[in-house]
Amino acid sequence: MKKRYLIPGDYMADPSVHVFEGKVYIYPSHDWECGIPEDDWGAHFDMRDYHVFSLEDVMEGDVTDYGMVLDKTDVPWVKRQMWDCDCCEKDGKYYLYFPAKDHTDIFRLGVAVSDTPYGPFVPEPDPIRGSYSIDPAVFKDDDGQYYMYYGGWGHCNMVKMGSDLISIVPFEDGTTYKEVTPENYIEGPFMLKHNGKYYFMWSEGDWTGPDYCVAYAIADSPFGPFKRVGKILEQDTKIANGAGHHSIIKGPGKDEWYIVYHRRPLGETDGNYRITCIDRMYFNKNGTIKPVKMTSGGIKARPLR
Ligand code: FUB
Repeated sequence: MKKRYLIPGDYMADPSVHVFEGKVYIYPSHDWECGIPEDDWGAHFDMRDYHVFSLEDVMEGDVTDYGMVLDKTDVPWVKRQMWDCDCCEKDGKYYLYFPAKDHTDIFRLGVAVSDTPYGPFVPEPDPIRGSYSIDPAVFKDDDGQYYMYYGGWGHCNMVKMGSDLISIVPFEDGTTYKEVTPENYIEGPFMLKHNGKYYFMWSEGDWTGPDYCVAYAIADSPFGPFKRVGKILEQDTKIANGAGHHSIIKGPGKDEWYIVYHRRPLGETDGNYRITCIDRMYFNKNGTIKPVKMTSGGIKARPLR
């Protein structure tokens, strides 16, 4: 089976996709073979940096690789394992949120700031207060308020971001962290607003296994409750397995959506081996989401403008 990449290079996973300044930007995590059996998770592998890629159109190929934009040696509190990241923009500044293990081997969330979507990103000196987990996903609501969802190992929290997008502030009820975990949630949260409804999505299953997948809930508020509706992305035994940890962008058409995710080529036995792909995502007339049809040949190029 031919391998199909949206961005070049092996071991590019957990893609966070955004349209900034009229281009598609992708922020993946990056497995890196370090050759040292460092711990019980990543024998021989580490994630020690982030790369940024851009595409002129929603398509495969013609990718600009901006190279490494943040390395673990840039961040004093980071020891290793810089996992899934996300980026957002406010007032011309770009904020890269990332998890990493600190020097006590506990996952924390950090933030780094840049004047461009493609870095370099300058890290804040300390992790975000109270953040002990992985997989940050930032969502801007229509009123301009930013929230961050995050969490792995079956728990998902959300926090309200301060206007500096670095601090977190209490919700109206005085609490700072809200647990919003839906049924079957494992990791990889993502929020999308569509026709006034909040579509909360997440990955289920073991990311090293074949049946890793994406499910979703529909809610009337960003705080939930997030009642699971069903799966939208899962393995196709004719194309690839381990499909999950996604994000979504809108295309130029009225209701045109693209899902960017990682998957493992058929026959690949290395659980760390994940490649980033793109496919179309469609809403049904009743507002539910059609199961995504994975393609092996890629999608047709589509100019963003
Ligand atoms: O890539 C490292 C971890 O694998 C991510 O943070 C998880 O969500 C899983 O995809």
